[in-house]
Amino acid sequence: MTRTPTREDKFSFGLWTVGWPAQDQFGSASRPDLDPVESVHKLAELGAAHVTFHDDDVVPFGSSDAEREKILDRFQAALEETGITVEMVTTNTFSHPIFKDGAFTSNDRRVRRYGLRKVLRNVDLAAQLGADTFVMWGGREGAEYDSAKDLNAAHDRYAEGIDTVAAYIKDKGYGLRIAIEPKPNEPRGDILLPTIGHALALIAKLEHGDIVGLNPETGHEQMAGLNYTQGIGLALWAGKLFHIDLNGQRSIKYDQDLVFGHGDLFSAFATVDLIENGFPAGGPRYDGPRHFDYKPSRTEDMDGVWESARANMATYLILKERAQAFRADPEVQAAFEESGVLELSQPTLAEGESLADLLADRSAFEDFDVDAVAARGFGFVRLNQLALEHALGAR
Ligand code: GLT
Ligand code: MN
Ligand code: MN
Repeated sequence: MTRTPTREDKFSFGLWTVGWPAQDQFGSASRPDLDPVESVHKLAELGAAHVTFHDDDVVPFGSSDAEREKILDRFQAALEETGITVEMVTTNTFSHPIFKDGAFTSNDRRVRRYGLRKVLRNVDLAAQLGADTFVMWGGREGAEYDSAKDLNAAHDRYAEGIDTVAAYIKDKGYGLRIAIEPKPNEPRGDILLPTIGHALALIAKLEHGDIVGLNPETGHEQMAGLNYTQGIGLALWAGKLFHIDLNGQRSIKYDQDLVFGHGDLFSAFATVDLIENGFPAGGPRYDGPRHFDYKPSRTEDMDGVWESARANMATYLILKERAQAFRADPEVQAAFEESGVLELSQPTLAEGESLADLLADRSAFEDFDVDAVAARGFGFVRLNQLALEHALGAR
């Protein structure tokens, strides 16, 4: 059965995804360049609600002001015609050789100042187009060699760069929030802010951290052997899940950017379950766009590109159905109960109980039957099998 997406599903695509002509380290492009205006029309036809882009995806690097204006007018006309909106904008601070050692953290101060100007100019464009989120993926912020960076200064400069942009957003009264996108490596040997946790640590030190959060990508966490769902769970808990990049990755290797669900499918089920159904006992929810950041494989022609765009949305909708059935199943709810999943939301100290009360509670320690309680089974395997059977549509 084919699931047909609608605008209410809030599906969103980067123009650099379907527009990737598939050049890689080992070979030249296998597909023609795609006109962003055509992508907007095609994505609208397929049922997407939004697009996102880097400045250079729409306005080629080095365009004159007059050319820029003409291109943007034509692009905006396509948005109006289709009803597609721009929900997120990001800056290319990685393609041009000027950024070979990064933008905000380049050892060359002139490059840092230039990078900041490029980003600030793009913030104006993002605001003009009505975007909510401004993503910062620092793919070139990092090093191949430990001796190449003063790490204290690098984190200072990274924080300075982000704070400067955040202060500008506030100063201008723009309705934008910054979302940092972590990635462990590639293109740099090691990238600064490699994981969700690293990024949260930096955000906590910012002056304007209130408008800075995260844009975690499925494959980027999985490249580091980490659990994506657990990562976005932490970001949600911290009130910092501003945006998501969904895609597929098969284990720890180069960034595959596969179609969502074409990597670790069972993990994708857990991701959709969290996004669509929230935490089992309630809590903060993600309500933003379901944004796909994938690359149509180099083997595909243009039909294959659109087929892969469709596949992201269809897979998401199938998993959404499955996840809803999972939560609605009384057997699953009973299994949640039995395995203590719902008990975890109970505070460990009772309401009004002091630390002294806990220390005086002999039943919690002195008289506690450790062996009896340790003998308890949690039934997680059964719960997981229920999840698997729902994910496979076998229930
Ligand atoms: C780049 C990267 C992505 C980021 C994009 C935002 S660009 O393709 O691989 O993960 O989301 O800058
Ligand atoms: Mn990626
Ligand atoms: Mn991404």
